[in-house]
Amino acid sequence: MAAMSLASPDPTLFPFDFLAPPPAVPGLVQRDALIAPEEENALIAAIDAAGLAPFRFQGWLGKRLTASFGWSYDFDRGRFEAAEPIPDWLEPIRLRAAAFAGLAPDALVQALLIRYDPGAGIGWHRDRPVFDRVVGISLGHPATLRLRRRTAAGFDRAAALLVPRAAYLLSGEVRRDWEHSIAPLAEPRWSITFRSLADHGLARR
Ligand SMILES: O=C(O)CCC(=O)C(=O)O
Repeated sequence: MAAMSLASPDPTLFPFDFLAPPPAVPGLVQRDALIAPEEENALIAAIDAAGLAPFRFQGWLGKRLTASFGWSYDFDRGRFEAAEPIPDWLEPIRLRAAAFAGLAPDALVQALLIRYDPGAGIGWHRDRPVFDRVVGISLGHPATLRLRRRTAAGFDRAAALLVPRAAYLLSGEVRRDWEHSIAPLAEPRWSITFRSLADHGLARR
């Protein structure tokens, strides 16, 4: 897949303030203000109107509501499938997410929208190996991304604050060796997750 240099980012892609906290784990990169404050409510409304449905896992219904575009992974049937195309309203966000991740925009083949109502979270997991890089964008209330890696003695643990309108990238060690989760939230949060395919992606689903 085509890589794009981040050495001289297009300043029109990131017109907002930029803070880069130190990484909690190698491969985790965060940046503030991928989304402008005046964009946030419209994005939340667009996510709410995107046909969200409860996350399904082997017959079990989760509290978080999701919609996938481009590709989706059906956890009920264990199948990776083509989904509706990524909608036009997400394109400007995909452009910024791709620049942040050092990828060409069309490398981000999947967009996953999630709404976490109070009481919803996401359990410990590693994203499916069919995917490579993961860019997450947070809207609404802040949350903590919990990270853990199994060791002989138990777990190494780390955490990253997910502030609204900011983005995080998972690649390398944090993507390969660590699991992540978000504890059930007291206030609503929305996220947009873009993913690229692993090199073996479509061959080994
Ligand atoms: O909402 C988020 O930022 C996390 C989403 C996530 O971990 C996932 O969909 O695998």
